[in-house]
Amino acid sequence: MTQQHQIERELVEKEIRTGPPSMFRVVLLNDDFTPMEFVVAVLQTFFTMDREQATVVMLKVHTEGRGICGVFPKDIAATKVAQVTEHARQHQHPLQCIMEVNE
Ligand code: NFA
Repeated sequence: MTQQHQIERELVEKEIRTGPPSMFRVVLLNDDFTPMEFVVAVLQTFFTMDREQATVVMLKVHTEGRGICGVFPKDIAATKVAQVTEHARQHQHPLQCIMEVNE
């Protein structure tokens, strides 16, 4: 058993003990084209934010390149990503919404 094999075995054993990751961040990415007002409306509609919270998150995405919309169980996060993406495409905006494991 090499040292590298031992490290891999320990990682796999830890995965078995902890199970699959349970919570996922839903993240919006900035682009140069989607109107700010559309992003605010998306955050209010799909993430139950009021206009003030939605504006803070939109401006964070606009200035920092990305922002967290919320943290959800895997299936809920995947549904939000699909809904936001479909809504943006229906309005011909390139807005990108992704999910990632929350640590
Ligand atoms: N950067 C976009 C603009 O200037 C606004 C935007 C914010 C787009 C957040 C996507 C996400 N119109």
